[in-house]
Amino acid sequence: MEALAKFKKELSSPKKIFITTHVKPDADALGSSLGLANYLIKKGHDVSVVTPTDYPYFLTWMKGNDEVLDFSKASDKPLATAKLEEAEMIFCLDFSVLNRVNELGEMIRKSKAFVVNIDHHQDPEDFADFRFWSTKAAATCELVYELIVEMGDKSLIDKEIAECLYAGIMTDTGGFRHPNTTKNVHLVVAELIDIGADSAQISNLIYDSNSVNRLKFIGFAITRRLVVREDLHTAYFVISKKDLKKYQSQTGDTEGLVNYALSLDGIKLAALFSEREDGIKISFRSSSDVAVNKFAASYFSGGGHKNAAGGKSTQSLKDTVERFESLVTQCQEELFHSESVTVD
Ligand SMILES: [Mn+2]
Repeated sequence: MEALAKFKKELSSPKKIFITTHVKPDADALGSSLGLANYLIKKGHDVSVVTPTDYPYFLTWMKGNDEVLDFSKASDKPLATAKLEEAEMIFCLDFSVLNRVNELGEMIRKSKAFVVNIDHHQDPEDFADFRFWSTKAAATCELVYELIVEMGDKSLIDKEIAECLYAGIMTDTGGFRHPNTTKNVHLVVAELIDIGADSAQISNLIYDSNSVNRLKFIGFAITRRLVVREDLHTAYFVISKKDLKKYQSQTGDTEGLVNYALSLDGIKLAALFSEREDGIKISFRSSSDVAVNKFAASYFSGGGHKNAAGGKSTQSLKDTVERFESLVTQCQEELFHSESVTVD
């Protein structure tokens, strides 16, 4: 309670505020950042939102998008750096370890500003002065909603803020299908709809805005790049740099692809390996009875949630996939039959 009181006191006078979120922001990352930014602006603060990298085109409809600075863009970097240096408060949203924001991480660590961490990932690093954190929350957007209510400011949530928050909750629950879709999720979302979030319109903006190239890429990946190992309850995609180039892949184009592998009958573990400029990026998904975050953390320098995690590898694409297959073979007992994996 003491930390919350201190946090409230910090916000009781106008502040210069810097909000950031993890690399390659998804709807929860950007929605929580912009939902919070729009609220803090209404409270009279001077707010900047800076992302460590670019993000998918299907998120650019959110209010405040045009003012977002991309730290990886040479033209935005000087202003973003100045905003961080002058900030009195820094909000870190939808990530719990500072290496999730690249170069910004060390700058935040060194900053004298009051640092706030709002997040729902496992094992948070101790870098914040105030942490509003719960792994029970399905999305950081759910926590931002709760924090605004906690501040006694529910009446300040308008249609645009509700839309940002709705988007993050919708996508982090896989369209209200994942095991994290709790009663509270439905209650929060009901409030957001009441305030004016249009559920059909938001799902249309996010899920039904494919380019022809993206749809063809998904078709290609399912036809040519899907490996199914029924004996291991596992299916995965292997996407090379060449594949991404051929389909003129944009940021966000591989998002959701891994779910097709998990949708197969009998498959409990799904992965997507994609070859990027800086190494192999890995997404893991699992059915509700399989914990994939520990596996990602132990073997692929990653982590995340029980049923959705990420990782990376500096080996070649081929070697990474071979290593993955042999690890799944070795860890079968632990992954698919253990009773002790029910961490949330
Ligand atoms: Mn999230």
